[in-house]
Amino acid sequence: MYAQLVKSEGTKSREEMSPEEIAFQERIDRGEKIEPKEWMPEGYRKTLIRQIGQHAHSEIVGQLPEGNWITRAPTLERKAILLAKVQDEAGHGLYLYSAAETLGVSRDDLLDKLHSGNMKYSSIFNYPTLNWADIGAVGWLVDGAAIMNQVPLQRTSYGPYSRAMIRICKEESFHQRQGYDIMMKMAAGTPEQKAMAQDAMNRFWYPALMMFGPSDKDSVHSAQSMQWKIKINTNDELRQKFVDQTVPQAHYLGLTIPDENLKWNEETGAWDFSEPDWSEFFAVIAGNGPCNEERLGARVKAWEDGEWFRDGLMAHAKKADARRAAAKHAAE
Ligand code: FAQ
Repeated sequence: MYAQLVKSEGTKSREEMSPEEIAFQERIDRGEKIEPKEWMPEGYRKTLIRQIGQHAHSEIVGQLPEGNWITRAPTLERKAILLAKVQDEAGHGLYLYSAAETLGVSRDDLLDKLHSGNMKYSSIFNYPTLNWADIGAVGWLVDGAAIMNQVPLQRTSYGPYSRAMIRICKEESFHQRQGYDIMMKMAAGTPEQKAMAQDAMNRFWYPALMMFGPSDKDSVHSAQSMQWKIKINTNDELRQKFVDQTVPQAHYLGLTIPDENLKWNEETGAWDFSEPDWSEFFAVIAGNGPCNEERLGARVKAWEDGEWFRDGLMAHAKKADARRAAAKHAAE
């Protein structure tokens, strides 16, 4: 069915699977959820830790471009809404780190890998938010792309990830609407405001398309992840759905999608569009995007600034443990 997908390294045919692996695959094929203490292939566990961990990192790094605008939101109402949204992203990070921890990895270890550049976070957050219209574009396009990717993940095969996604998707749809609402105001505003909305659209369109990952022919993990139902759709399928959903929304706003090749295709019943510049995508995920250094620097600083607090909590926990042990000893 997915002839265009590259074979993921380590993907096994049925003949190559052990009896446990066959039984596991049959559970997946029946649509059963896999729960934390149950047997799973090591590759399944590692893939989940990678994907859920990177997803969690994306949520907390994703707070930075918008957090930057909380103090400069144009009205009290916009400020309250943005504050709530940015706090939601922290909550999403926490559910996802907790889901990853059920696979036997510690949160400290995941954060260490983020800080040392050994785990990724979404490419999109390495682009700057230059003005208020960018906050509209982030909500509309970035959260819109995130939802398109995450709604199917509610049906992912790993129980804790799937349940985290259900809650996250509810909140993401509010985020997308708040972004579109900002864009509606800007696009219907003064000529300067409309120009800001168009400029934000021009800068965020292709980075939003990149959020779905490389094209299927370069997606090294898709084939295996789809066999295990960790992923439900290919990167290109979701990108196409996102374009089809977003083009009419842009037209309603009176904004132009920055793609000369954008054209309705009667035959496929979908929009033809230009691929993003993949060399830019690979440069960004290799650490060379416009804001990679700033974003990672902010996360590392937050981690280091919080060290005294974590140390204090640990010292308190150790003292409390020692007191409990002494009281128990005295009672014996
Ligand atoms: N950015 O073989 P594939 C959000 C990497 S949440 C960076 O296709 P896969 C909420 C990929 O990791 C946004 N790296 O990989 C919010 C792999 O490298 P690795 C995050 C990317 O995993 C909104 C390599 O390229 N959402 O925005 C990207 O099968 C507003 C090969 O790629 C999720 O994480 C990328 N865009 O498919 C927060 C959703 N794309 O790991 C604040 C869950 C690919 O071997 C404000 N994740 N790479 O070193 C997924 O669905 C998948 O992991 C994909 C990638 C689709 C992202």
